[in-house]
Parts: sequence; C-alpha cells; structure tokens
Amino acid sequence: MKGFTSLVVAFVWILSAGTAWGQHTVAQIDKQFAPGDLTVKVGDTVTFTNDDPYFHNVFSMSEAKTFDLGNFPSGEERSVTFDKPGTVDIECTIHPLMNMTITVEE
Ligand SMILES: [Cu+2]
Repeated sequence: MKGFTSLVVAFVWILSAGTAWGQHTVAQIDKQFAPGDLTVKVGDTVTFTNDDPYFHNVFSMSEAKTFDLGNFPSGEERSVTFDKPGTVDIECTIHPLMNMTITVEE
C-alpha cells in the first residue's frame, strides 16, 4: 500500500509539473515583447497579453508556425500552441519594430 501511495503522489506531481511546463506568458508592454526570447516544447501554449494602452497584433510567417492572432486591444490576450519544432519569429503588424523569437524544442 505504501508503494501504491508513492506511485499516486509521483503521478500527481508529474501531472501538475506538466501543466506548468506547457503554459507560457509573453507580455506586450512599452511596444516590446517581454521576454524577447523564449524556449518552449512542442505542444506548449504561449499566451500573449496586451499590457499597453493601445492595440497590438501577433503574427508569424515562420515555417515552424505560421499564424496571425489579429489585432486586439489593451487588457486582452490571445494564445497560440506550437506543434512543430523550429524557430518562430514573432512580430506585430502595428509596430514593425516589435519582434521576438520563440524556439520550439522536440
Ligand atoms: Cu504592437
């Protein structure tokens, strides 16, 4: 029974750790992505939050993940899940100087 209990404890620990690894947040603040570089695993989700008082956009033309989350106002957020390994260059159509790199690992 003791062995079973530690097995359950280990399983719950793996589950909760897995959730923590799978979620990332990138802020859009002062017309910059923060952090400016991020490494995630295949299957992870990144949530972009707009912490500026004006609209931002999030898009990528990279082969590892091509997407456009559209333009969204202050206080809103959008999420994207990365399903292939590779380097993803992220930009904002509204502010051409905003960019960041997400490295998606196997
Ligand atoms: Cu922007």
